[in-house]
Parts: sequence; C-alpha cells; structure tokens
Amino acid sequence: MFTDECTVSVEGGRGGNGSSSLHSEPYKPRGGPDGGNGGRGGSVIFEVARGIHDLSWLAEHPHQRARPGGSGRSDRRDGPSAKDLVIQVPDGTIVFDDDGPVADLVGEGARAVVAHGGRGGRGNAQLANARNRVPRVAEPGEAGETKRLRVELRTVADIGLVGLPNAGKSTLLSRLTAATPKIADYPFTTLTPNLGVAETGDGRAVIADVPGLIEGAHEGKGLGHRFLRHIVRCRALVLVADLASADPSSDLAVLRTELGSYDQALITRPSIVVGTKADLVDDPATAATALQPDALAVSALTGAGVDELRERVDALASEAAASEPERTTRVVLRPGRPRFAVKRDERGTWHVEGRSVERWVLETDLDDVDELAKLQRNLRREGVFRVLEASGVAEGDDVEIRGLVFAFVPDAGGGSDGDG
Ligand SMILES: Nc1nc2c(ncn2[C@@H]2O[C@H](COP(=O)(O)OP(=O)(O)OP(=O)(O)O)[C@@H](O)[C@H]2O)c(=O)[nH]1
Ligand SMILES: [Mg+2]
Repeated sequence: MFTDECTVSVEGGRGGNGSSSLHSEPYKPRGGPDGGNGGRGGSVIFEVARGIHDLSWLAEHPHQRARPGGSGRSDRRDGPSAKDLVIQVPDGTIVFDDDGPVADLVGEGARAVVAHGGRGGRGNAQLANARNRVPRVAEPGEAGETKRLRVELRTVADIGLVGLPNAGKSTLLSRLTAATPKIADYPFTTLTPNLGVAETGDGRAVIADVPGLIEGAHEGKGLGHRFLRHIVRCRALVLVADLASADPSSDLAVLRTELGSYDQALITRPSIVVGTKADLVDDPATAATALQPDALAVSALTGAGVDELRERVDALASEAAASEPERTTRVVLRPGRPRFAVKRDERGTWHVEGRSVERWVLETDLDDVDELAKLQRNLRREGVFRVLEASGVAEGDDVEIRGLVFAFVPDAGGGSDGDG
C-alpha cells in the first residue's frame, strides 16, 4: 500500500529529575548537597532518507515517543541525556501541526525536530546558593513536547508524466528508465505514483508516472486527483496523449484544463507534448503535429521516436533545473510555549508561575538591594509586568512568585520592556 498522508502523535522524552542527595561521611557532619542534574529527554526528529518512498511505516506506527533523560544521582553525578528518536521519511515530506506547516523536508538528510525533549531538572548541588545553602529538594524534569501532526508526502520529481488513463504513461516510464511499472490494456492500471531515474546529459532526472487524470479530476473525480499534489512538485511535465484515441486533441485539452484548474502554475511549467501508440495510426507525424506543432510521435512497440524522446526529456530536465530556484528544506520556527503563566486566585492575588521566573526568585537574596533590582530587571525583560497589566492587574494588587509577595506598582520607565 502506497501511503502519502497520515496523522501521527509524537512525544519528546521527559527530562530526568534532579537529585536531592545530601552527602554524608562518617565523622563529617556537614557534608552538604551533592545531588546531580537530570539528563535531557530525547527529541523526535524526522529525517529524509534514501530508499523510503512513502509514509506507510509511519502510518502503521502512529505513536512515536522518544526516551526520557536519566535522573541525577548523588556525588554530583548528572543523569545521562537520552538519544533522539530519528524517524526516516521520504523526500518531499511536509509536516503540519494544529497551527499550520512545521517543516517541508526536501533532499536527503534534511531534518526537523518535530517534538523537543524536556530539560532535565537541576539537582540540589546546583540549586544551593547564599540564601539556601542546603536545599533539600531538587527540580523535577520537564515534560517533553507532545504534538499531533499531519504528515503529507509530495513526491519530489524532476519530470512528471501526465495524461488520461491508458494513454501509455507507464509504458513510457519503462522505456525511459529502469523502472518496471505495471502496464495493462485498461484504464487506471497505475494506482499509485511510480518513480524512475533516467540518465541524462548532466546527471540524473527523477521521472514520476502518476495515475491517469480524467475530466473533473481537480474536483475529486477518478483516482488521479489524489496525486495532483505530487504533480505540483514536478519541475517539468510530459503531457502524454494517445494518438490512437477517438480524439487526441480533445484529450489533450481535457488534460490541460484539469491541470490548470488544480493549479494555474502547472500551465506555465516547462513541458513537452508526446503522442503515443504511433504504430496504431497511419500518419503519426501529422497526427502529432495536430496536437501541437512541436509534439513528438512515439511508439513504445516499435521503438520509433523513443531516442528523440530521450533527448527531449534530457533538454527538458536541464531547462527545468535552470528555470527553478534550488529546492530547499524549510523548517518553520515558531516562538516556543510561553515561558510563564499568570493566574488570579479567588482572594485577588496574582500568581506568576514559570520555570525561569521562579528560579530567579529562588536565587535572589531578597535582603540585597542590588540583587532585588536585578530580579526586577529580569522580570521586566521577560515581559512579566506587561502580561500582568494586560491581564488587568491594578496598582496595589498582591503578586506572588514562588513565595515572594509584593504589591504591584505600574512601571514608570517602561523603556526597557521588551523581548530582549
Ligand atoms: N500499440 C501500442 N500500444 C501501446 C503503446 N504504448 C502503450 N501501449 C499499450 O497501451 C496500454 C496502456 O498502457 P499503460 O502504459 O499502462 O498506460 P497508462 O497511461 O500508464 O495507463 P493508466 O496507468 O491506466 O493511466 C497497454 O496495453 C500498453 O501495452 C504503443 O506505443 N503502441
Ligand atoms: Mg499507468
């Protein structure tokens, strides 16, 4: 089964817990905190690999979870970080989450982190400071990111063979490349895209043969519509028409209309027109010219025109490569989750919760005026006051952060408020 779309859930590994060990040795009463930090959880990564042609493995394994980081231990031993979970995907994989596209992976080795692992918690050795010399607790590890992803494959080929059903597309693919697609005398023989590689003058061209398109394909008729999105990714097109059909010109017109209705850009893509089954008509050259003045007549049966077709495909591949900018991987970077949250309890006190915000409060010696000023600067730069104001805090309201309570005073300066 060829699978070109699926939905998966991915989960980064949880970070390891920090250790809250207290060192003790006989006859040494003051050992002190020696708990190590937790290790980082593994991330889930998609990576384009050669030899993977569809998403069937992913569709059959829709839950992917990276391993957690190890816990810290006594004697300041840090827990090990977990290995990332690398999932191999085909070239042309596009990843979406609920907010839109996440990554568009093109080219072998292209990769994107689709779920980050959690950070490890700090052990009590690292948490010790002037105010709290012997912390008896350590930080827990952070949870990994969890995401539901829609994954789509848009085959990346240099040249796409398009035509109505039974036009002889798969036969051409088998003539131009070493591919051995199924060929038969009925429409819709090809059910999923076939790929072949042709040797060309300046290298190799990947040729895709997709299921036949019928009138109304762009509205979902027939089989080919599901594969129109693969055609969009082809740099150049070979329009294939059966010269022995009742009306080859109208076949070609239907094909062009369908391509244009799906995506206007397909009309202007570099292309050539090929008339097939030349052995079945009396005057193939005239029949081909009737399609388009420079159309080529080909017979896969006798081999007539096949060498010239190979040359034209060669030229088409070069033209396409020159006309299009280099395809590159796009990974969308969005701002991460908010680094703190603001809540108001029923007594009217505001609470600010967030790992770094709380850490700053814990690490500040509140009796030291300089340190207090630094804490205030940090909170402002993080945007805490801005978010409090946006949430409706009023002058004099109590604000609590990790046990520290202060009365809110609107910021007079405000100038350094930013995302710094
Ligand atoms: N006489 C003759 N028959 C041909 C030629 N090319 C293809 N055929 C026949 O036409 C029929 C259809 O060929 P395919 O290559 O399967 O056509 P297709 O366009 O891939 O068809 P679908 O996959 O169904 O869309 C087969 O029976 C082929 O043997 C040709 O040049 N001459
Ligand atoms: Mg076919």
